[in-house]
Amino acid sequence: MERTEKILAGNVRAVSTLIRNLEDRNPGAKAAISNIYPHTGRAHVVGFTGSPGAGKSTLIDTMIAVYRQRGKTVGALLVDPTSPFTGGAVLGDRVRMQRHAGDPGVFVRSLASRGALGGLSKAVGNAIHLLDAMGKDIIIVETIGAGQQGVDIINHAHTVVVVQIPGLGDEIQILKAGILEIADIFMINKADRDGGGKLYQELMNMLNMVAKYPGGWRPPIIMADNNNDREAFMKSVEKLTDAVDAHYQNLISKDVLDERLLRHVMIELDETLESAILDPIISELMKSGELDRFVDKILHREMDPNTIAEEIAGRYLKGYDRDRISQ
Ligand SMILES: Nc1nc2c(ncn2[C@@H]2O[C@H](COP(=O)(O)OP(=O)(O)OP(=O)(O)O)[C@@H](O)[C@H]2O)c(=O)[nH]1
Ligand SMILES: [Mg+2]
Repeated sequence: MERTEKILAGNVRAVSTLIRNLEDRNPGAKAAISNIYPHTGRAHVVGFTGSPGAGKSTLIDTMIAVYRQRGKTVGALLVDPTSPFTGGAVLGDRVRMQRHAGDPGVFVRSLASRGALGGLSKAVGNAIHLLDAMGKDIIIVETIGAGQQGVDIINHAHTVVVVQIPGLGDEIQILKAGILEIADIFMINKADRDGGGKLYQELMNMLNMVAKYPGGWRPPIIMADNNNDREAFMKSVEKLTDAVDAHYQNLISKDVLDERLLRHVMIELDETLESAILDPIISELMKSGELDRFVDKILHREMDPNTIAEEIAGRYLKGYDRDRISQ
């Protein structure tokens, strides 16, 4: 069987290999994505974000079980932005989701940026396409909520769940100002900790200040039950799952889905175009040793980055009137 057919048939090995190739930025992976692309666009992509250790993986693990009970197939991607430059696996263990390992309706992978800075967002986008093509109904993506770490979940997900926990001092976490732009649903987790009520009130106050929500969707705030009481916890994750489904229905019925999809496509095109243009240029400059010389000049304040960028762009964009284009 051809690789594309294997992926469309849900072959786990073919998908895993391709995900690894995407992480490694193996050029052959691009062709595979082109082949499967016409078969994508079906899945509902749900993003989970929140501080490290907020309990995202635990919630996702339970949500997978809820969706399986409801007859849906699920793919999950756990995104680890740790680069080899910052070192260490800051996001802890991924073993928690092992219980789904024998279930063919579930596919879980972690995704890291291996060997190169940047590019993780593109790898996440492509991995989502893959799980979509392999036929998963729901794709859950976990990222930590620090924005700057490279993957803005809003650029990939239809529905974003922001997980908050009490007791971190400054109650509302993750970029206070930006939080409303990304959250479709708030989950207050770790019910066994003090301060859940206060956090709920703060979030309510913040939501009350918003004059108008796109599509009329006001993000609900869901309280998790105590994680030690498996049954109660499961019930609260069922509520969360209902909210996730309701949000998707709202996107569809209020015509706001197109807006999100347009945003996803624009960003993906932007990232892809950037690397299609830059990667060969950078690699040529590296090979010729010129990149080192330019860097040296900047370090010694002999030239500034703008002038050098202009000079390089000038060589490759000869046919274009760049002043006119940039206006
Ligand atoms: N007290 C308490 N601990 C919890 C709860 N849920 C999860 N934990 C614990 O919190 C730790 C982090 O949980 P994870 O589910 O890995 O959290 P995460 O947000 O995925 O963490 P990272 O991926 O490392 O950012 C683990 O030791 C969990 O057992 C909860 O409701 N209450
Ligand atoms: Mg996690």
